[in-house]
Amino acid sequence: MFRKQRGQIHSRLMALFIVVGLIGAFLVPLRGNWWLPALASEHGAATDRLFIITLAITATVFVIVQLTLAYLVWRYPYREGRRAEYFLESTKMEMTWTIVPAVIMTMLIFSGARLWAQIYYTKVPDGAFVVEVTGEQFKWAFRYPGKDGKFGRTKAKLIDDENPLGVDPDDPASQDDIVIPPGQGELHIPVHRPVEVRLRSKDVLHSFFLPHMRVKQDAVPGMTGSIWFVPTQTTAERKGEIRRKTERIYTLRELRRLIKAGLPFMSAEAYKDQSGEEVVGADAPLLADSLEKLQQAGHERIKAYQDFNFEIVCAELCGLGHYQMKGTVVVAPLSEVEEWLSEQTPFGEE
Ligand SMILES: [Cu+2]
Repeated sequence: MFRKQRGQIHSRLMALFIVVGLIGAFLVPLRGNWWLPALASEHGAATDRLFIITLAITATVFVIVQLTLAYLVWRYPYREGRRAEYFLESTKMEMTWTIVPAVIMTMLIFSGARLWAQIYYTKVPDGAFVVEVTGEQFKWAFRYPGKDGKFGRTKAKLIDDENPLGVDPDDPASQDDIVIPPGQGELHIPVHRPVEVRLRSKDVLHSFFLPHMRVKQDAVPGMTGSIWFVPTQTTAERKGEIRRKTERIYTLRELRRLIKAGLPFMSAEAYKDQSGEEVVGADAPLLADSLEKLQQAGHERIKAYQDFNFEIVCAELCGLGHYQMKGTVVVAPLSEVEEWLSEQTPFGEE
């Protein structure tokens, strides 16, 4: 009698554990900010669709399997003298559970392979905007080919502090190249134009990842990789969108929590202290110490909004500083990018 009761308690607890775990598996990602960031490239619509189809199929199977398991555990607890029934073979069942998953998997793999080919095996369109991105522990460097549209030769021997990419000064094509040294600038690219990124690495494997544009490609030492995509939104447009959604009055406590969670916030208005001196300017970033000053000046409620920048992240665990290997991408109309380029000093004049 006692053993029978214990078997029943165990089976109920196990079934409960499975159901709670199942709910948790959905609740945790849905409550946190874990979903894909809003899309900002052309090809990304297709990868997102495939991602959602794959997730829908696998999540459905996952739920069915877990619920069936929970039901069977709950329905058939240990009972003295009862033996599990089994049979050796059932061609019909085995065919079903082999063929159905095989067909679904094949469909998913073929649509994935087709999409992969569309992204990776199509020629870079003529007239694409070309930029070279070089990864090193733990920074990104950028190089633009300049007016001639050609990158100058590079040599590993020439790499030093002055010439971090080892560009060969004897190559005429290198004279007008524009080099943005590692960690010292932003990647500027045009919107609504094909952008080709040539990828290199100076030391170990890195992975060039633009989460908003659904672009991810390894940078391999000794090789020049290539990936192209079409950005569909400028940084200014996305900044405006986020500002419209988030601009309101915040308490200092709210802002402290949000900034601590890593979200960049800007002050919408200028705030002064009693003597009339400005503590925080309008459209200035709100940092931990600016919140401190606002509190001392007696401002409890601040009109603020969330700031935004497209990011480059390294998606390859490339060493101890991997987490800080980030960069900023500025997407703008081509004319603005060209204007910015014309303001930079070419390699030959440095
Ligand atoms: Cu890296």
